[in-house]
Amino acid sequence: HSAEAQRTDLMTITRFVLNEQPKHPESRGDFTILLNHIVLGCKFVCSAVNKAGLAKLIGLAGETNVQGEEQKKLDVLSNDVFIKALVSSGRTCILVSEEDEEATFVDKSLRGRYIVVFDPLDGSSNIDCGVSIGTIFGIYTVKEGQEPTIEDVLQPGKDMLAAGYCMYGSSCTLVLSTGSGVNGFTLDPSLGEFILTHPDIKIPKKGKIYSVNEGNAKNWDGPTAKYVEKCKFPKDGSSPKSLRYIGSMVADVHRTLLYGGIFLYPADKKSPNGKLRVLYEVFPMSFLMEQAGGQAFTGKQRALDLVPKKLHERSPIFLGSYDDVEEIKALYAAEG
Ligand code: AHM
Ligand code: MG
Repeated sequence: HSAEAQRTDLMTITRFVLNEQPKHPESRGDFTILLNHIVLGCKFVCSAVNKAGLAKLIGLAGETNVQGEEQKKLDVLSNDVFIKALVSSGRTCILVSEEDEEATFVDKSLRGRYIVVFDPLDGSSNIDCGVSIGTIFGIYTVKEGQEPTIEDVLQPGKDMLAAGYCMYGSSCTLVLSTGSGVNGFTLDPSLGEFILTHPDIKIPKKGKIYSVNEGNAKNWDGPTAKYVEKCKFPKDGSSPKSLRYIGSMVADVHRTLLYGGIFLYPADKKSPNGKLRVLYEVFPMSFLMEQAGGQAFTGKQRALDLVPKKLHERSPIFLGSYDDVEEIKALYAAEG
């Protein structure tokens, strides 16, 4: 590819997914339509997040506007936009959002084959200081001709058809896997299109960074404590790892994916199941990690083998570079 070709031959996310279609002979363009609606939600949230700092001035989410009306908070607003975009796609049957206690069952007239689990705006406590936040999503299908039930959502992560996230950072980046590798797309604001910028992302086999909320160390279990100690005081002559923790899962996982290393949200005495939610945080990120050549482990098993019993179930999670996750697995195995 010459530089000129790169500038004129734009691989949009829609074109990319359409190109992948021959790999899925059963598909009839429904996935492309669904993805387009997810992309619309991401573009909306991106534009709202970019204006968040101006909220006081122009009356955005969570602030009182010039008419004195209380505006919706950004996470509530994002949720409304995603729910409406997904329902109106005509391709979904069940939606599970972090924001809603109950699942949304789509009316028969608009029903399709896909289940979407999502966190519309993860890390929203970071909005007010301008730190990167994101949307996380996973997609399952229901068997055709069957009435969708909640059981269809409580499937192991390995049965996901696709997963991804969109990070609202210094640029807006959408990372997607449909089960054959991981690709990253960056929003070109002047075109309003996501363009392929990170083809076939592979996570380094071993990393130099660990990422965890060390403020919880007092309550960690043995293997987690031992692992982090090893990161700081390695006994094999290697250099200590660097610590990076943003506190925004999408941003911490995105860095881990690109630079390598490990992200941990372990169990602790106060939260025996950790903090992160299985369906729309742990599963999509674990799916992406495995697709990029890394691993994801719960402290007991491969994360994608977990079968959730409840919509908003939580699980400890250790994910990242293959070799780094091997080490934590060994520590848990040794503990028995
Ligand atoms: P949220 O869904 O309430 O936004 O919380 C999820 C966030 C993740 O983005 C991040 O990994 C984690 O909470 C950080 O938690 P902590 O502040 O306990 O380190
Ligand atoms: Mg969340």
